[in-house]
Amino acid sequence: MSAFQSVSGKGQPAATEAYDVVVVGAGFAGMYMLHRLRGQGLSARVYEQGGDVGGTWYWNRYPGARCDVESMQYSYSFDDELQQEWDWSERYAPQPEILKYAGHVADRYQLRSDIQFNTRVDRAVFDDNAKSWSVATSDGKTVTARYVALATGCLSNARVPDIKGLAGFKGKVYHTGHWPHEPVDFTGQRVAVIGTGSSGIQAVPVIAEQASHLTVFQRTANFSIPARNAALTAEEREAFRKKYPEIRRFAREEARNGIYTELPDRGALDDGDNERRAKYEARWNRGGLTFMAAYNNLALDKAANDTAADFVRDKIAEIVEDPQTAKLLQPNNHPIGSKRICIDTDYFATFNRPNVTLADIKSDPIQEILPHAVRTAGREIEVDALVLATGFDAMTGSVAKIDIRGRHGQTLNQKWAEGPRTYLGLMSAGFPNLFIITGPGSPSVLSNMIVSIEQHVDWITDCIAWMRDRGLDSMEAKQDAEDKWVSHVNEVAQGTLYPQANSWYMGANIPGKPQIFMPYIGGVGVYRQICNDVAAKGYEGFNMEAAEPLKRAAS
Ligand code: N01
Repeated sequence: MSAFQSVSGKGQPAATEAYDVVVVGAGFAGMYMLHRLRGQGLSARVYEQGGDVGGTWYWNRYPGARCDVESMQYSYSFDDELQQEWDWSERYAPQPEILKYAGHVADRYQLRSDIQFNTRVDRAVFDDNAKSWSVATSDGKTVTARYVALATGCLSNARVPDIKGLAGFKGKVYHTGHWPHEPVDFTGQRVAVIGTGSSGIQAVPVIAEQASHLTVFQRTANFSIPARNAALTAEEREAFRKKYPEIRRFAREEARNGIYTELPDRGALDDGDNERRAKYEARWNRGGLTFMAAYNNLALDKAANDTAADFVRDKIAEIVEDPQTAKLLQPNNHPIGSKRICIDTDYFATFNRPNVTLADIKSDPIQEILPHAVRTAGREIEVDALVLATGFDAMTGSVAKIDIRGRHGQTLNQKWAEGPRTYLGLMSAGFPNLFIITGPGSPSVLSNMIVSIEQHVDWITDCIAWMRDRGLDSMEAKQDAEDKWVSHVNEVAQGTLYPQANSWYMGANIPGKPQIFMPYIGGVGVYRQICNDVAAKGYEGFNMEAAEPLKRAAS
């Protein structure tokens, strides 16, 4: 009997508290992971810090929060019945609806019985003899597991900036990534929003409708494309559903970013001015992320990129009535798309409202927060509430909070001190049987996350089953395979315009964080093929071995 088989299976929590797999996080990755593991007859325990499933959609409840990938595509594809039965109400579903969908999935597959909520994983230590992980949780318990899967999310570690005086502010302070569960009403209040990334840009128009006055503190202007959100009709849903086999296949195999759309076959400089402008206009009117797919070289060629950036800057100047405000809102320090492009509903037009002011904190930085005001070098702006839309310690932040110790006691934080290092974004050498779902080194945040989550979960669970069938219990990325992959990830990124921006993709938003481009930009379809080829070659680049039978803890 293989060591693997000695662990009690069939999805039941073993009395011994030894599991085949511990999964960290019950967002879309953790939920699907649990479902697939059960399907393989493996026992799994999921630990989730939040009070329910949903991950990023559980925490990000700020006004205006909604998906920026169309919901008919930002949804699971693994079960046709599920995708046929769920009715999305809008082109881009609002956060409460996405959370409801997550809850529906949890109910449909009865996932909650194997998820322990309100529990953090604090520590995971690899035992080289037993080839298993010892996992300590915030409820004071320790369990063992052959494998650990980190489904911790890429944008789950909200970042509160270190601004002098923040703790002494007398009004309410909110972070978009950690929004209260009870409704927040800004009616009659003077509100400050600090930060103009995707979260700030979504929240500002909604808060502006309530607040007596809203001041938006902008350090860096951002490119944003209108969402053109609208209710989905029954006919539109039906048309989508009929096309699902092709849409899902395309998203997985051919798309660069896991989104079904036309692939451009021309570069921006191949068209004349009028033709190009007409194309951008059509994309602008259609709305959404596919604006950047107008041409095939917008992420590669600065001159081509400039044409798209100029188009959006012109649009901002057309929409915003006050020329000085318009100028401040026009991004000019990074190529369009090199920071995650934002998708908005009436963001720029919101600055035409009499109750909204833009504060340029690039030229006049915030000096401190006073009990009732934000003080810049030049002035004091009285406010009743502060909204921090200041982002996340992305991709590595939530992993870094767990004390993960691999072979010879090395911690993952030590190993990643100069930046994350993985083979295929799936594993890191020195940390056997530790899988990372949509980790650095994989397409991850550059893609439709659910497409990438499903691909990783399928690959990992197939791999675990493959090992079980061969009596193997331990798997580790080889150092040379990892080194080559890290070089490849960097090389591909350097061939694009992405490294030219101080983005969270680069870790540039966190003081002291090493700056390397974290996700793999080679494309979702290409990456899937690489992963499939690795598996077909018997998991090339990984060491696999058999262990002594995993002893049941405290049997
Ligand atoms: O965070 P961000 P986000 N003082 O890091 C500013 C996804 N998402 O939460 O650029 C003043 O993009 C910072 O300024 P600067 C999406 O992938 C998706 O908005 O560093 N300002 C910036 O303006 C997205 O990219 C959706 O100069 C400070 C802002 O805060 C990712 O999450 C919705 C500051 C942070 O922007 C992160 O978006 C929302 C300081 N000390 C989010 N520190 C969808 O639509 C930071 N800033 C699905």
